[in-house]
Amino acid sequence: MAVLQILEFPDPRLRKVATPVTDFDADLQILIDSMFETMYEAQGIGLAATQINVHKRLLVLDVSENKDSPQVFINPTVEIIQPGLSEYDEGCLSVPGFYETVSRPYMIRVKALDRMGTPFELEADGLLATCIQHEIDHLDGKLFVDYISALKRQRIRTKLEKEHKQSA
Ligand code: GNR
Ligand code: NI
Repeated sequence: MAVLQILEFPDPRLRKVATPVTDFDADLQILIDSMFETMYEAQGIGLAATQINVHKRLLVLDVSENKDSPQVFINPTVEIIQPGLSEYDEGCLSVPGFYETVSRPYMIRVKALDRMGTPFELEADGLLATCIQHEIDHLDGKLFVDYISALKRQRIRTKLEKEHKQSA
């Protein structure tokens, strides 16, 4: 297992659209374990493969209090099952240090494959629903900053670019 490097906005690789996972092989199991290690080490509640520069439709998350409920979603699809929206102050490991309020559908049904390739379904609301949608956005090359004003997004870009230059 390994802690992997997380790409940061405005890295253009975060804009790639991921392709479906087809092989449920040993390499995939190692990748999933490394994603969990990376997510827990960064103290995130979710991580999409895109964020570690792997452009496959795969995400991991753990929204539990005690960090003891790892969940894997492979080739996930989402249906909205209630019309309402909920607002969350979202953050992102790829946009470190910034939090902005985002509205998303409140109640969703997710269909996905588990790490062995077995299909499952679940209904999600609250933080879990928000996190799943945030991660699937990553797989489609989208970031939460795409939902805020262009002015705020530009400010975040400038600050992060400055930080990246200083640490380079
Ligand atoms: O750690 C994370 N926290 C978070 C908080 C509110 C809404 C979404 C998230 S996901 C984020 C981890 C991350 O960047 N996943 O892509
Ligand atoms: Ni994110």
